[in-house]
Amino acid sequence: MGNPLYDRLFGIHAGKQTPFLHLPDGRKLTHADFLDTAARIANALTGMELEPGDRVAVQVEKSPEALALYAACVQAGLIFLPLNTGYTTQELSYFIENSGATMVVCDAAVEARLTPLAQAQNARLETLNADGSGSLMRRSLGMLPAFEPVRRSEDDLAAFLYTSGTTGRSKGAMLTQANLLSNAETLVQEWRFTEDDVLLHALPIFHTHGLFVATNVVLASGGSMIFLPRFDLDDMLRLMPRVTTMMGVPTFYTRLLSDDRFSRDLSQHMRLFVSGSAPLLADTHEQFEARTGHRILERYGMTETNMNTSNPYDGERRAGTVGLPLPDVELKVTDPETGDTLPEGEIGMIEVRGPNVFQGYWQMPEKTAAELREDGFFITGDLGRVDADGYVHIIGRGKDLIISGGYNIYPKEIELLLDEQPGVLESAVIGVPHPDFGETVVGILVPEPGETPDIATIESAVGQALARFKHPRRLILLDELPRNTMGKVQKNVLRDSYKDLFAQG
Ligand code: MCA
Ligand code: AMP
Repeated sequence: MGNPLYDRLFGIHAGKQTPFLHLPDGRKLTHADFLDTAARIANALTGMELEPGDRVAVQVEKSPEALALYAACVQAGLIFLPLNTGYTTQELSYFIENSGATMVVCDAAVEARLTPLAQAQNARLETLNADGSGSLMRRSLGMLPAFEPVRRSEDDLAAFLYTSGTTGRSKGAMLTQANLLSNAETLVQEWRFTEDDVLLHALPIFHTHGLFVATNVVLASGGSMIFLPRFDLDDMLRLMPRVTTMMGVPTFYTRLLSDDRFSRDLSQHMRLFVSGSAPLLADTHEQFEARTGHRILERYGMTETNMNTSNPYDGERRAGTVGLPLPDVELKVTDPETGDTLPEGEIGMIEVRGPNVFQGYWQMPEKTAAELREDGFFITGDLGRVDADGYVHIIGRGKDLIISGGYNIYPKEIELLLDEQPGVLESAVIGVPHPDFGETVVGILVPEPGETPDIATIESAVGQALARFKHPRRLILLDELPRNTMGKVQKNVLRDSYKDLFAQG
């Protein structure tokens, strides 16, 4: 039985002296170097009495060691739980408690703040810093660079990724080895990745896109990546001549296009540009082709499902669509009220089923039942249609969600906080178009009678509670919210009123 995820992503590279990670400072790590580090960490983790199935909550900066920690967890049968580096202590406290993590790994800079949270949970706390230092690595250095992978089956859980919801409470999506492996191997085939590929990796590694798409595809194909700590336009332009492929959110593409140095010459040798996590405007697609001659390949996925659809590598990459269902992924469009399948071409709820679909939300059977049907179809919350050639068009969202620069923001979470603020009667949070982030957050506040809420105080409370990317970029006072005859807030009316707030020019 072995450990399929470890064997097929990592184990296949044992002893290979070919590069895996190229770092911006010129350092290179071979596959063998990387696996040695991972094995040492796996020994350190099991030495601290972590057992297979335990959750390891990880909020650390992107580094080769952070990636090795992922490999170590897979090898040791631990459930890897990566967390956005922007999350505040308050946000982290929920994830640590809800997941029942037995280990928390964080940057030394936040150790003092997180220690009480870990203690409350009886979890151990270790540090791992951006430069690879910290207590976890100190322990690991004394360990052997070999570790016999813990036996696991494809049905065993490999990762939890938290995803917020329309009720404001985050849910831990449980992903098995098979979920991750099937998707990685499919994408290698579909996107023709080989060991000759070098990927420009500037995405964070705490989300599906940077970890389970970009990294797993490189691992499964035996290629390498230039591993940047974050997106930096100058670095991207400087390093593009050295790579064959790039994956990014639409903001990566609009930022590249905003710079005249990004030219046909600079990108001519590239094999593939992939976009996802948020809608790529047809306009961006067209501008990109006009500038570079390349058609961006857009695909569609979710935390709960990894990737569902992709435009074809060889066939037509159709702007404004997310392409065709991936092999083994079934996709249907249903009536949101009845769940009945709609005729071809009609707009409805997108549902997907396949080996990529998660197992449910950790300890939330009702929420799981509401979104994951007994027959295995997952109700995505995205509205779309399938055209006569089978291409999937995402038309809108049935869920109240804002996607800013590829990060998902659920208005409810922010509204609950705004509603509690002094002088605020109620609030509505909406997404409006933004030239850089695609969409950005705006909060509408209705004051209590006779009150004038203090915006600076509210901003400070938001800053304490929520990650920076969730902060409303504008708070607006309004006498009342527009409502329909049923009393429901008409967010579409608000979105329309404020659609030009961040318009360019
Ligand atoms: C940073 N800030 C943001 C965002 N990122 N605010 C809103 N939305 C964001 N996405 C804040 C910064 O803290 C900063 O705050 C200010 O905005 C401007 O920062 P800037 O330097 O412009 O930002 P950046 O560091 O360059 O980051 C922008 C980014 C980054 C490169 C677009 O957000 C990013 O890498 N996004 C990718 C997210 C991703 O991987 N999503 C995949 C999720 P201040 O003004 O206080 O300094 S997985 C997924 O969605 C599914 C499964 C899928 O299909 O892939
Ligand atoms: P997440 O919660 O990070 O898993 O985000 C998943 C959501 O991102 C999906 O349900 C879609 O709404 C959105 N999404 C991902 N890829 C695309 C895409 N290519 N076009 C439009 N929306 C996308």
